[in-house]
Amino acid sequence: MTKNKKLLAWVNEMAELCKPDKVHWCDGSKEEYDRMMDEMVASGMAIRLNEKKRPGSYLFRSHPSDVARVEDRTFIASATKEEAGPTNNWRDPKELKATLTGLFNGSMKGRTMYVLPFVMGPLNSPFSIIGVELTDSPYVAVNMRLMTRMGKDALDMLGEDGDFVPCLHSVGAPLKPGDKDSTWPCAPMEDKYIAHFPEERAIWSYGSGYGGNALLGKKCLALRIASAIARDEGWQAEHMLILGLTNSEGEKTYITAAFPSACGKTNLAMLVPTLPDYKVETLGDDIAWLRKGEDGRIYAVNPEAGFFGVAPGTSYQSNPNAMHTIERDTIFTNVALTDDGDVWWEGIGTPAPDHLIDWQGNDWTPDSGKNAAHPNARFTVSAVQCPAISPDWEKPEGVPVSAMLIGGRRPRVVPLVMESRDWAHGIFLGSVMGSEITAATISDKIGQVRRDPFAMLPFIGYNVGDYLKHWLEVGEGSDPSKLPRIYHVNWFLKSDEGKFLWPGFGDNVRVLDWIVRRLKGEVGAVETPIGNLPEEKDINLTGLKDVDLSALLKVDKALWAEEAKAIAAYYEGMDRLPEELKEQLKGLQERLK
Ligand code: GTP
Ligand code: SPV
Ligand code: MN
Repeated sequence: MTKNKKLLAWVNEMAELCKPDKVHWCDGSKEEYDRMMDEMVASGMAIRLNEKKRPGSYLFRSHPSDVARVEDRTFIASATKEEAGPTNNWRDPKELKATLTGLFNGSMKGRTMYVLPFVMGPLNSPFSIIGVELTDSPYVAVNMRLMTRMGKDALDMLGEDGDFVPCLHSVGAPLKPGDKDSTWPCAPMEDKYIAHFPEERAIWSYGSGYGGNALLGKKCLALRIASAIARDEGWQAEHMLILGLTNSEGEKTYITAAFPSACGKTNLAMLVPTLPDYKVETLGDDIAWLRKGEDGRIYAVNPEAGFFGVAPGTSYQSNPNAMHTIERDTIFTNVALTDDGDVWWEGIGTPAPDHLIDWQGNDWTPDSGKNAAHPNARFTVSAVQCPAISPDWEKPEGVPVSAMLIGGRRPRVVPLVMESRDWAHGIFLGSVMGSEITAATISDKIGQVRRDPFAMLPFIGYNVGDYLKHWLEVGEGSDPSKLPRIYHVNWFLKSDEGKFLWPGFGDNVRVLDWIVRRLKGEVGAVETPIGNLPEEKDINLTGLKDVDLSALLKVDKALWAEEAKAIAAYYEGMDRLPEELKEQLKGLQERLK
């Protein structure tokens, strides 16, 4: 246990409020994990998969209403509404605390409160942040063991007088004596609160057991709270993957990429190149903490210890490294179960079996007419199981970044790749990035394009205008030759018939190849009004057939004039938008004339 007074006092206070039957301090050991899994299998919450097919692995099925992040129920309770800005749901911190105190009062009755000390970032790095999550969900506890450095090591790092981010979580379903528990307890939508108190650096999450709503080290701490800390301390917390790309000369280039949820970060991070000259190593698939090093370059660290990845679409064809990573010791949520105790999902690369149990626990056959796995079904797995994991992935100082990719799902308008003209132009492109909304969030607008600045729309813990200013400031006073260059990419252009124009996945290395040769000054670019595009001859298409590069690299001035109008309207709604970005928009409008 711990002698940390702040922690002991907080755990006591919260236990008095939530009134669990028991308090269990998690040590993070494998024995403890196995024991908790045994208990969940016994209670019916977890299904142990076939030990021969999927050793050490389990399946969970969520409540059908609790399948993804809930942006409408996510709150930033900064001191003022202006602090939270136009893109966040703001609540007065005192009022929200009072509401939540009411909800948490007795919320853990009949349950165990698990104390999960965890570290975001490598153990004992001065840049890492310690959190402690209190939760009544054993599912959260086992997931946090894979996703963070959780348990005794975190307590040791905290020491007697270390500080931590308090993260309170309850599924919001207290039990009365004699009540039969459900296999996925949670609260109704209107009672869910994913609440952040950036001034206090605290997180209170009520009513959901799923992913980013409940694994509080991830989106809540490592992005929303960390982004606010980072603004104050002069670094950045971003929704980015980190990869290392080695060419045939053995030169290594580190690249990050900010794509919105379910837009290809895990896939790019684990890419198996279709060009034989390249090799990719994985450092992170979702979050990067960025800091300027003494040499003036920007260094990236992955604060997580595991992957919480989208299952549908993951196959030995599309992402073999992910498939190898999840061959054992994996937690699956909302995938389908085969009759021989293994998992299946749409796009796994094998034909649908004649019979499955779908993600809701019902019989399923190929003519059921619905998905067997939920589109946001996920796997949780420790990063070290990834065959492509980089030897540098836990370096406390991180790796120096040469290029940053941004982009999302844009079926039209935005070309396959464009290079920003300079840092400020790159920030402009990031600020207006758009993407189709995906199943990673609960929404009635799935498929519609929305602006998602740097893929951080749901994750900025403060005012978006200040966030963009912070990005611009990173460039000010920096030697431009040391800053990463910013590239906008779009793997998701579609033909009029609705088919993807670009093969994507392993073939995305062909775009990385252009970027790396650009960084080395080996290839030129075509200056267009929207940015610098490749010459068609410089994209290596060896071995590919029927790729319409001219469609992929087209700049349609009329469409872009409309886009510029839409950007202007979007900017209108931003109260603290930096002047420099308005200038950038004017520049685009001028160049389009
Ligand atoms: P989060 O974990 O939600 O942050 O998602 P992510 O950005 O890591 O997305 P991920 O790599 O899991 O991909 C999401 C979906 O997009 C999967 O179904 C993939 O198969 C699909 N996808 C990924 N890369 C590509 C690509 O290059 N082309 C196409 N067409 N689909 C892709
Ligand atoms: C995302 O939605 O960006 C995810 C999944 O990475 S979740 O952890 O649910 O936020
Ligand atoms: Mn994500």
